[in-house]
Amino acid sequence: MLTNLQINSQRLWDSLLETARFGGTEKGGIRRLTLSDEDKLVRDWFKAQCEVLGCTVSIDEVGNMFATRGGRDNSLPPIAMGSHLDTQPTGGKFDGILGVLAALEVMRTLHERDYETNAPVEIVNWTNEEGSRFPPAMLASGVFAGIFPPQYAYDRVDRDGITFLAELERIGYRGNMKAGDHKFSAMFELHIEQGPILEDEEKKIGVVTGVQGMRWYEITVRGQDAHTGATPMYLRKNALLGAARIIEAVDAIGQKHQPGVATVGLIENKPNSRNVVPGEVFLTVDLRHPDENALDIMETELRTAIEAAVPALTLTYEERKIWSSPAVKFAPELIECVRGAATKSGFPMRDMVSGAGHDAAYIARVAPTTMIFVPCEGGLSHNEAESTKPEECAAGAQVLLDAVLAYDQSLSK
Ligand code: HGY
Ligand code: MN
Ligand code: MN
Repeated sequence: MLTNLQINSQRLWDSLLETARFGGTEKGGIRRLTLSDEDKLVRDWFKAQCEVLGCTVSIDEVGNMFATRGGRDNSLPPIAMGSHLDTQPTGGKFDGILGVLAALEVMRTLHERDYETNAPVEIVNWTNEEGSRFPPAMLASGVFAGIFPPQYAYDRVDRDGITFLAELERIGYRGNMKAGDHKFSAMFELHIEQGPILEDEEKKIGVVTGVQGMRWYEITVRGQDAHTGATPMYLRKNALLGAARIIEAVDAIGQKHQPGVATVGLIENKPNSRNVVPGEVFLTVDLRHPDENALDIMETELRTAIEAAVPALTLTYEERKIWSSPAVKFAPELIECVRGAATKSGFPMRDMVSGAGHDAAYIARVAPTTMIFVPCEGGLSHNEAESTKPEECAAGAQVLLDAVLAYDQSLSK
């Protein structure tokens, strides 16, 4: 039985603009790092909005937030709609928060129409999806899914040596609920695509069938600080030159293994003084590919390239893999709910695998999970200019509503 419930596009857009003030930057982007003061502000706002709807809001031991609305049969595990409220340092207004606010719009619609679902429905804010401040990414959804113990999350430190736990307690979001203590009937995540395909093909909805594999590495290259004027070229141990060789090699591996990608995104050069030959460089490598075997080859080529380049410059190095999230396929029955929902509204759609990582990749290990994508302008994301249109957000929220209700109805048979 299809319902005729319609989300309120303006209300969703207003909430997106209202929350953009939490960490808003001069360039119109968002800096709302995990467990920062800005993260607390948006969490407090979100909690209050859910409580107005009569939801009970619970917090788990790593700060994941769950806003629950009961259904006819509360013995059924909730159907979750989740994403994240944290952003990159120069993030945009939609990455993550669109999924949480679209879920809030679904909840608002159910509430104002007094629609009773079979199963409870729940909005989830996953702590530290980005992994920018506290690597790795998808950390707290990983704890929920049993990938990481809570202590591993607590021990993560940012580049200033501040721990995840200290910040979680400082902003008052260390809950006493055990992470993963309750199951989901399903989880749906709405997100901007963060790439150009939907816009290029003029499709409104991405029916996401999975997420590609991802691996993160940390490398420290060591040489010797020296005077840039008095040290002959042939006597230098220039760690930054070693890092440059690695950066070139990483890009070549990405070019060779497309559609895989390979990136050095973070580099810290020490002492970073214009008249000192750099003696130490810290850099990160991000490798991704839809196929795990290809990722294995890329990893081998990375290690071979480092070993060939760095010692030859009389440098030493340490390299370690700090994170690996294998390629994931989503639940066919939920993918069908998304397809049916997009068809109901007449939205052109296409299947796709997510290039970006998402909490759904981990939740798929413990519950039927899938994602819905909407286009973003120029496919741009992790950029302050990230943008999309009210009608794209509304289409995604409407599909989220209809997909969740379709799945809910399937539970009652
Ligand atoms: O890295 C990712 O793909 C995600 O945006 N955190
Ligand atoms: Mn995201
Ligand atoms: Mn992101």
